Amino acid sequence: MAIKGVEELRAVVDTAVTEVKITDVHTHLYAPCFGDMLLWGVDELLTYHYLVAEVFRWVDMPYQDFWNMSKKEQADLIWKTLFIDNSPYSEACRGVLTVLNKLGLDTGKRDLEAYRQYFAGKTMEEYVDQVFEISGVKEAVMTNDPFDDNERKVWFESYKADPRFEAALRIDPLLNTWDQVWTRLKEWGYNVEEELNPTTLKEIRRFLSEWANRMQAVYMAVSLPPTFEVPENSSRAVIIEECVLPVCRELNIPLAMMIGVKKLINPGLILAGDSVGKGSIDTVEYLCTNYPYNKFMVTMLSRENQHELCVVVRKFRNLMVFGCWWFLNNPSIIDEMTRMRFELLGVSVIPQHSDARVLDQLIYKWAHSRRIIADVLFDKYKDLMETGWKIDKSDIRRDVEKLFGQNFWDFVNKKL
Ligand code: FIX
Ligand code: ZN
Repeated sequence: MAIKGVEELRAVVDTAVTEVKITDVHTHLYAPCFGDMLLWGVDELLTYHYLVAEVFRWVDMPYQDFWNMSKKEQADLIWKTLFIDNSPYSEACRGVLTVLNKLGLDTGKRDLEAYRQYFAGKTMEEYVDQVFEISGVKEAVMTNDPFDDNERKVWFESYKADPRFEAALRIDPLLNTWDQVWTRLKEWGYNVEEELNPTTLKEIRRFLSEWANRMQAVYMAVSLPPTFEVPENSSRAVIIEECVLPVCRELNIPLAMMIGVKKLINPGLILAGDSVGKGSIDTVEYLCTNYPYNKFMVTMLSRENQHELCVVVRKFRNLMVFGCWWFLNNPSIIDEMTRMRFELLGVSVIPQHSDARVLDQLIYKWAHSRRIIADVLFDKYKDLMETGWKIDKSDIRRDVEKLFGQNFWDFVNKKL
């Protein structure tokens, strides 16, 4: 039955977007078997690196003094500085309050101790259930780094699959610091040298294949600097073309490239010390053109890359754009990017991922983005209705299912 007017349209769009169960294609969360690697609770929310960067807008203490504080002391300082002494309307601060509110806590009381008490009575396992229920996320893709000692131990000794958590093989150290990590592959039994000779390349392919299979990785991923280029006379470019892409093709999994991060421009801030730079869209074009049987998921960190990325996505069926990454994950820019993508690419996009590092963040990152994406969808359907096009509830539910998960799975399973 066609939707009659804009009031009904608004209600149908809001219901569809509110009810859709989400596949979150990129997070830093971990399944419960990874134990303390999964961060959760109000002190982890308050010490999220986004808020660390913001607290140092006000606080003049030496960075190391902050890092020497306990997690609780850091959270107390951030709470006082960003929430009590200043209004918490930045997106990262607002997010903390959205989480507390959705948990049924009274943010009007501004009572951090009370919020801590709420979490004190919870186990991680029951809280994972609760957060997935409230956030409407049905599965989250992890970021799994075989070069992380804690993580590697779990994969070899205690990994226990949880259908709500999918794995992605993260290969930044291999691609961005080969000269520092080749010896680790050697220690692990791979017959490699620093020189990328045929034997070394073959062994890197074996390393990638073994880990992708061990993890049942749904894609391989890497974050890359603005200067990232292929082709290039660099170990990164050679390993991508000679190892990563052949293994991804053999396993029929995408390579996710997250382009534009300038690592540690302020090292004292540690995770909060990264910045952004405009990347090369030429490299994305080169890879999609020269590797038509590989699949590429791409997100770029610079706002200035967004339009050209949308145009290039129009040209290649082996390219999928995803998310409003990191410094772009703010209402004003999510709105701008989503409108641009819907106008250039229609339904064939993955409009958002959470990048959540703290479990609770699934609640706010998706609550905030659902509303924005619903607003843009409403405008687009309204434009259609004004042409005389008849829209059905089933059309909207179909599109929303694709945007919030099916496009991802169809792309992961697509055989080129
Ligand atoms: O490379 C990445 O996966 C980035 O998302 C992270 O390094 C970054 O710290 C982050 O969490 C941004 O939201
Ligand atoms: Zn990330």
